[in-house]
Amino acid sequence: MSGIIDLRSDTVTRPTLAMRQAMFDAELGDDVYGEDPTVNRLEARAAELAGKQAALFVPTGTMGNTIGIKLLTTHGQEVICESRGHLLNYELSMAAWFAGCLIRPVDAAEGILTWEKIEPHVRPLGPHWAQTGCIELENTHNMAGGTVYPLETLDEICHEARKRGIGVHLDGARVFNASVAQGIAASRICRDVDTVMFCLSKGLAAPAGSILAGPRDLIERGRLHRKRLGGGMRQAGVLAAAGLVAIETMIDRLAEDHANARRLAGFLGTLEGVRVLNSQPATNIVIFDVAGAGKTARQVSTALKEAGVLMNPVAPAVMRLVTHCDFAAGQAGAVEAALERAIGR
Ligand code: TLP
Repeated sequence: MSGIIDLRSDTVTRPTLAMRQAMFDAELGDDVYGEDPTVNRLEARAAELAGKQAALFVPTGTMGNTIGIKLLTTHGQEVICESRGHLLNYELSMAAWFAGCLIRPVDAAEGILTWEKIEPHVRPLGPHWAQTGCIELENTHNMAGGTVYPLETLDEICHEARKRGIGVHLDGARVFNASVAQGIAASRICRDVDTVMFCLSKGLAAPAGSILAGPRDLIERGRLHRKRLGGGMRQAGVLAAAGLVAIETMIDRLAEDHANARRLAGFLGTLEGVRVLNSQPATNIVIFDVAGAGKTARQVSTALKEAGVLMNPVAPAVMRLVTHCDFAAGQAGAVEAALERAIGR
């Protein structure tokens, strides 16, 4: 859509020229037989980046999370998850549908759980209680505004969970945004979690695909679950080729998206009646409330659209904007002007 500035999500990013070329050139085979050399290369490289023994290429982040939860739980258990988590709110109850687990939501400021917050919700098996099967963490946390887990918080949760035999799955859809923001390797961030899912198709701009990484035996079982879920993709090397370019060329530049998000958050903070939930965004997501301007999020979204700028409402008065590689710093002025007109009284 030329002329339109699309800040609805980083999922809207299109593959780069280098990705399209790599897709064209990709060496292919049948991945259900394990014979697609490009998928195999992507899985090996992704495992290395996550610091895990093995990795599985899955079509979507939702499938990666679904399989991750399935691997760490048994039917009838509970999964601890932050209340605004993607797993709980945006994945069609897959944890219930596929893994047979109930999500136990825990509120946390900025979406960042701590062991102190988690511990009271950990349940042993009892006459009335379903046992806690695993803890799911989201880093960065989408709906809290791309917030990042402090390393020590993450490490402590994993340490305490392990002592109790409870698995930890990381929804790292945007873990490379966390890595760039903190200047810490993704493999270090993921060191103590059992399984991690990360997306190639968000800020890294691949057309589709995510990775589930973890111990070899779990990932081999995960491969069977992927087939069950309809994710046996045959000559998936056309997609994996783009994924390889994504992880080799698109990570470091995420810092630009973070700078653009900071600029737009700063501008929003100057508009009367707007409350920015994360006024100093750590990564590429800004969440803001327009109630004080006497507007609904739907009204603001519609007015912005008329000005050629797309942003999604995420609650009746709350909106989200997400910066990404198809948005250039040079377009920020146009977005600010559109915001001023759409929100101004
Ligand atoms: N997030 C999408 C929407 O579903 C909300 C977006 O626009 O941000 N984990 C996290 C933290 C995510 O943000 C998403 C997608 C997923 C998992 C699921 O990935 P996909 O869409 O590939 O299934």
